[in-house]
Formats: sequence, C-alpha cells, structure tokens
Amino acid sequence: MRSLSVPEEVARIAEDIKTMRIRGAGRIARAAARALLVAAREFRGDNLEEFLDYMERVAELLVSTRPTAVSLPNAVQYVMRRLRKGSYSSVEEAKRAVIAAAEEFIQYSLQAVARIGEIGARLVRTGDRILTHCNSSAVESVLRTAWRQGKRFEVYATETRPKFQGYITSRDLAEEGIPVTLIPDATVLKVIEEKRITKVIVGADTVTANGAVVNKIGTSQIALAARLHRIPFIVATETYKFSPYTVTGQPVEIEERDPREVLPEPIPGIRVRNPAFDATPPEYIAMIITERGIIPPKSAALVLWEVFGRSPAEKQTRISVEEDTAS
Ligand code: RUB
Repeated sequence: MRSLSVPEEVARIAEDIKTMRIRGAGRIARAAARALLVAAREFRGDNLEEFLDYMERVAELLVSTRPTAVSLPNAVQYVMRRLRKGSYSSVEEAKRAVIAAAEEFIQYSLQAVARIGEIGARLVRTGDRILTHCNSSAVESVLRTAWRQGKRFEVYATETRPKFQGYITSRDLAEEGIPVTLIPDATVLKVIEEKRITKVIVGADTVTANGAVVNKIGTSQIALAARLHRIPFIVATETYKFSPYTVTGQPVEIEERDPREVLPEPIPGIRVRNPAFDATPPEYIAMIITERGIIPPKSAALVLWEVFGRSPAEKQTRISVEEDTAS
C-alpha cells in the first residue's frame, strides 16, 4: 500500500463513493471523472513525469473505492487513456488533456441518460404498472420522459434493503407526479401476482460480455419472479457500464458491505452476510435499453466491441489516501 496526497475535493469524492454518499453507477462514474479533473487542475509543479505518475496514482485511488460498478474504472480509463496516449511538452498541456477528457466523459454520460429516457419511453404505455428496484438514474429518466410525454402509468418501487435506495426513487417519482407505491422487497412476487405488473425496469452496475446484468442485490430474484409470470424484464443502462474486463473472463467482484448495515448491533452467535449486488443471467432479460439503442442481452459483446475496440482491459491496483488540504 502506497500513500498519496490529494486535494481535499478529490479525497472527499473518493470517501463519498466509498460511504455511498455518492452512489449509483452513473453518478459514481461522473464523480470519478470530476475527481481526475480536479486532481489535474490542482497539481502544482512542472515535472511532466511526476504529473503522469501522480495522475496514475489518483486513478488507482478512485478505482479502489468500490469494486462492482464497472462504470467507475471505465470512466477513469476513458480519461487516463487520453493522458497516456498524448505527447506533451509541458504539465499544462497534459493537464488540459485530462480536463478535456473528463469534461467530455461527464457530458457524454449526462446525454446518454437523457437519450436512454427518450428511447426507453417508447416502451412505456398508458396503463402500465411498472416495478423497479433500487435507485437508477437511467430508469428514472425513462419513467420521467414517458410521463412528460403524457403517458399515464404507475410504479411500484422496492424499498431495497439494507440501504433503502427505493425511498430515493419513490420521492423522485412522486415529485414528478408519477403515482408510486413503495413496497418491502419481500413482497415482490405477491405484488407481481396481485397488481398484475406489466413490466420490470431496472438499472445496471455492470453488463458482462455474455449479457448478464449485475445490479443491486435482489434484482435476480425479481427477474425470476418476472419470468415466472412472463413479464418483460428490462434493463436501462449506459454503454460505459459494459465491462471490457469480462471479455477476458475476469469475474465481476461483488461488493460485500459492512454487516452493520444489516445488523447495527452485533448479536453473539449470529453471522451476517451483506452482498450489495447480484447477477441476472441473460436468459431472464428481455432487452437492454442503451443510449445507442435497444439490444438483446446476447448482443452485449457487440456493444463492447463497438465501444472499447480491441484495447485490453487493464488491471488496477489499490492504494490508500492521505488527505492533504495544502496541496
Ligand atoms: C445502485 C444500483 C443502481 C445502478 C444503476 O447501487 O444498483 O441500480 O447503479 O444506477 P448503489 P444508475 O446504491 O449500491 O450504488 O442508472 O443511476 O447508474
């Protein structure tokens, strides 16, 4: 473990991603790009080698904050690849490359979420009863766009234990005027049966090369319930959540979070498991809405080819952070 001094805002972003004050795969990616931008902007010195080494270490720090959402390393690699590929005569020039790439990524990401909204809204019909899980900006974009187009439907949002992101979804949708019902996670099958849910739409943290979707824990159970009742299970996700690492067979690491999120006070003799994500196999997924269009999950490899080309997935190492407000 090597330690690293970074500007306060960079340390705060890293900490906020770790502690989930910044959460959701898209937001995490944009925050990481922003952190690289700030790190570059605030770098003091004129030694190019030092700057390049420093940026690599900031990149490693950011990637080590949460393991599952591939949007994080993809955002970081997007910026860092630009830096690595260029040839610079000064630190200022190299800084400009980082800043431009980070701004470009953030802009692309925001536009992608809006585009997913437009494309996904075409699938929403008046009279739909849509079930969603956790809190996804991409899903919210679909629902908000459809609602603003005048379609009238209702949403069932799971609480999403143990961190209750379903409350964020419920509040956001209610603010838009969309009728929303908050339900405990364990009621999904009953609600699907009783309320005759017409579609499930969820977001993604990672899409693998074979079209499996890694999303908030509980997603795969909902997919099973949807399959049982022949309801389309739909995923809304930006293409930077497709994982180039899985092309070479690297498994997706499922984050195991603090047991205290489940059981705040330990009880002797009781063990707690708290995996934060699970994988839904492609067979259970009707379609994936991306900013480039709607694809069947089996076409995930084609998206990866189109978005990432042949570039080999680079492995990141972990380092610890030391806040240095003076830098
Ligand atoms: C969030 C989660 C979301 C995806 C997609 O998990 O699983 O469904 O990240 O979200 P956590 P978005 O709260 O643990 O980060 O569409 O906003 O990227």
